[in-house]
Amino acid sequence: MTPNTMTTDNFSLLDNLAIELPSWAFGNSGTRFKVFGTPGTPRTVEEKIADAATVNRLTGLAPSVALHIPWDRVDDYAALGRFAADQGVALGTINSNTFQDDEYKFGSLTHTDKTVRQKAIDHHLECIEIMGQTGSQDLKIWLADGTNYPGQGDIRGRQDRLAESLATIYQHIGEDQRLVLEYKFFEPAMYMTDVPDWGTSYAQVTALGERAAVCLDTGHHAPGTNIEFIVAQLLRLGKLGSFDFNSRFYADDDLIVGAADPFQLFRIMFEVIRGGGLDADSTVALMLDQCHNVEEKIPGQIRSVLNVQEMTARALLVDTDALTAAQEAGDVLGANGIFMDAFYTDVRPMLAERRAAKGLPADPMRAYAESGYAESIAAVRVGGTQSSWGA
Ligand code: AOS
Ligand code: ZN
Ligand code: ZN
Repeated sequence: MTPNTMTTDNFSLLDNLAIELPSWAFGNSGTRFKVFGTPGTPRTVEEKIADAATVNRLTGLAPSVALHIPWDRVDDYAALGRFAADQGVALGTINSNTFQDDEYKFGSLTHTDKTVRQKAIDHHLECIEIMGQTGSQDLKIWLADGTNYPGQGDIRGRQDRLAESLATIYQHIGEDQRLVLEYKFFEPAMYMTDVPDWGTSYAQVTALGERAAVCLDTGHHAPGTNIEFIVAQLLRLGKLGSFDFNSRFYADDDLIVGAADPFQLFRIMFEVIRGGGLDADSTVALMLDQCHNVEEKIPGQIRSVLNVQEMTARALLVDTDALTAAQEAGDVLGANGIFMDAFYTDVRPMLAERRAAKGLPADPMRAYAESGYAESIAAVRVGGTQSSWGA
């Protein structure tokens, strides 16, 4: 039996934890049944950025904001970038949208009609141009393309057209930019989705080249899927570009990351660390992709980044030397015990101390509640915008 010597020696890696917030998390969103508003909801992109910057100021964990085009379209992206910098954050991933126009009813990059495919390609070229102005590194593509009934579309032909469209877009990706392709096994298409799984995304991005990688949204898997296995595999292949973090109970719920299954988040972060995803030179981008339908949005985002930090800290506690020794000795229960010891450790007091030492509020949730920010935006902002799926 190997002794377990859990230490916080690796905690310095926590300094590399940077979580990108999605602009759309600050807008009103809901289900197809009802969108409930929140007092103080942003009316403009600038207000979304100001809210994201508030999360960063209180946690020190969220230095960038992802934008969505066209939801966050502005006239002057360079000015938007300066506004963000003044607030202490950077503009991050640019998310494209080929799912809201009538022409895309039967697909976008996969459509049989060349004119529709070209429209979708042109939208991505506009996104790349915006990336040049915002200094963004990643273009994130999630496609709603797919079919609802067997026989409705030619599965293979659609893959071929997807490959061709992606190749055209990729030609415009700059030297310091990347294309990340997100997969999702269903919805809005219910029978067949054109990028349903990591294998398809991997095959498509590998055909493109070095600057294309997979985006893994934690909510986009069938129940029971071993997501940490996918994380380990993609890291091993050098093709894990980014995460969209969130929680699911049933479908693509987009709930607060770590809320439904903190143990899964712990296991994922363990593999991220194991694969170098938290190293200073890591290229894995950690992003949230969430909607706050019934809870307050800013505290919802604060809770989310803290959940990621907590599970990362617990994962850093795993005594990897003892674990390897137990694994190699065939000590099944010993190895599992070492893993679980770390998971069951409450790191919150340690993280609070760490925050205080860095001049951050020890309790960011409380600091936000006491800051008066919620009251001030509720008083000033009237008629905030709806952001996401109900738009
Ligand atoms: C859709 O289910 C995906 O998770 C997308 O990543 C995302 O929510 C949307 O494209 C907003 O950018
Ligand atoms: Zn996503
Ligand atoms: Zn999703």
